[in-house]
Amino acid sequence: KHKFWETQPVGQYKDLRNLSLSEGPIEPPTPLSEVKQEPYNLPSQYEWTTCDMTSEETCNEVYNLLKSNYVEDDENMFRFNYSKEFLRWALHPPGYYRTWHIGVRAKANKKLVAFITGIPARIRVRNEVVKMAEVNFLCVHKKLRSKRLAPVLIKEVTRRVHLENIWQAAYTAGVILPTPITTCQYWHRSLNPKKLIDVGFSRLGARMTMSRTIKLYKLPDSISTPGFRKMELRDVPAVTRLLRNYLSQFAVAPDFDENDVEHWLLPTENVVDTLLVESPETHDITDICSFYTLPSTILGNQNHSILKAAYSYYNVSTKTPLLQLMNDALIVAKQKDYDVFNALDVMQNESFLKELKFGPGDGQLHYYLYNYRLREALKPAELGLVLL
Ligand code: NHW
Ligand code: EN5
Repeated sequence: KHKFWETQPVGQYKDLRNLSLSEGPIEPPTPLSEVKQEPYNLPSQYEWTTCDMTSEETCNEVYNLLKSNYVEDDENMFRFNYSKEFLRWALHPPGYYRTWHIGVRAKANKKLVAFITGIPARIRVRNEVVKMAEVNFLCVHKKLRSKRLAPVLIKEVTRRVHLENIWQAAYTAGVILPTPITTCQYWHRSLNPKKLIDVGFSRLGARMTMSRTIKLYKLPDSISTPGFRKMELRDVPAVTRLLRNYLSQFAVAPDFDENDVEHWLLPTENVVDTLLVESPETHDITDICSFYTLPSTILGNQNHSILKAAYSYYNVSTKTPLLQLMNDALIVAKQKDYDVFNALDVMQNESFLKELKFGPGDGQLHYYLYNYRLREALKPAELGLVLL
C-alpha cells in the first residue's frame, strides 16, 4: 500500500503494539562517509536549488508556490497562506541550515515547482533529548502531482539532515501515513461568526439565527487579568524557566533554551504573539499564552478573500486559570481582527476548549517521528509539541 513509506525507518503497521520491540531509534546512525554525497536524481527536466530565504526574490517565489499549491481543507474551500515574514521566521531558528531549505526548479524556465524544508530542533522523547529535524512545507506544484516527486524530496531532505549528523525527524500531516505517534483534533473558536458563515467556514446551527449566533460568540471588550501584557526581550529568562518546567510533564516536547524562546516566542508582528501575566505585587511572570498567525485564502468567494486565523501555540498557567488566560487571548485576538482562533487538543487544551465555545473541526493533524519508535501511540494530551 505505501510503496515509499514501507521502505523507511518509521513505525510500521505490522509492528504496532508489539510491546517486545524497544523504544528509541529504529536504525543506528551510519558513518558520515557512508552518507550519499550527491543529491538524488530528479526527472531530467528538473534541478535542485537551495532556497536562500533571506533573499527577497527567493522568499517571494516560495511564498507564491505555497500560496497556490499548499494545504487545502478536504472540500478545497480554504488554502493556507503563510506570509513571507512568517516563512522567514519559521525557517531561521537558532542553528538553522540554509541547505535544508530545498527547492526544485524546471530547467526550462527556472520556475520553482516543489519545496521541502527542515529546521533543527532538540526534542525530548520521554527521558531522552534527541537532535531532530522538523520537516515542513512539503509542496509539489498541482500540475506535477502523483509523479512520485514527494518521495524524492523526502529522501533529499533526509540526506541533507544526515550530512549534519542528525538521524531523527518530527513532522505533522493531515493525511495518515505509517504511523502516527498521536492524532490530534482541530478545534475552532469563532471570533467573527458572520464572516465565517458567509464564507462557508462554519454553518448556522440548527434553530439558530445570525443575531443569536453573533451574541453567542460575543466577547468582553477588555481583558480580565491584571498584569496581562505583551512579552518583551527582558522576559526571555523567566519565560524559558516557566515553559521548560511546564513542558517537562509531556511525553514528547521541545527542549527549548533561552535562544529558542527568544526566537519562537518573542512577539513578531503578524507572525507570533506572546502575552504573559506579570504579578502586580511580586512582578513574577506566572503565566504565558501565545498564538501564531496563519491566514488562509478563501477559494471562490465574492465578498471575502482572506480568513485571518490565530493558532494556539504554547500556553502555561501557574497562577491564572488556563480558562481565564485563554479567554483573554480570545479577546486580544478579536481586538486584532482575527476571524477565528484555532487550537489542537494537545497539552492541557481540552480543559478550556468546550467551555470557551470552541467546536471540533473537520480536520485532524497526525504527528510522526522518523527513525524513532514509540512502544504505543500517545494521547494528544501527552504531546507538548506544536509545529507550524
Ligand atoms: S504536511 C503538508 C504536506 N503538503 C501538502 O499537503 C501540500 C499539498 N500537497 C502537495 O503538495 C506538512 C502534494 O500532494 C504532496 C505529495 C507534496 C504532499 N507527508 O509525489 P507523490 C509537511 O510538510 C506520500 C509525507 O506521487 P503528490 C510534512 C504518499 O503517502 N508523505 O504524491 C512533510 C506516497 O507515499 P506511499 C506524503 O501528491 C513530511 C507518496 O508521498 C505526504 O504528488 C515529510 C506519493 O508521492 C505528506 N504530507 O505529492 C516527511 N503526502 O509510500 C518527512 C503524500 O504512500 C520525513 N505523501 O506510496 C522525515 C525526513 C527527514 C528525516 C531526517 C532523519
Ligand atoms: C502542518 N503544519 O482541514 C499542517 N482544516 O478543522 C499540515 N476546517 O479548518 C496539515 N471543509 O472545521 C494540515 N470549520 C491539516 C489541516 C488542513 C486544513 C483543514 C480544518 C481543521 C478546518 C474548518 C473549515 C471546513 C470547511 C469545509 C471547520 C468548522 C468550524 C466550526 C466553528 C463553530 C463551532 C464548530 C466548528
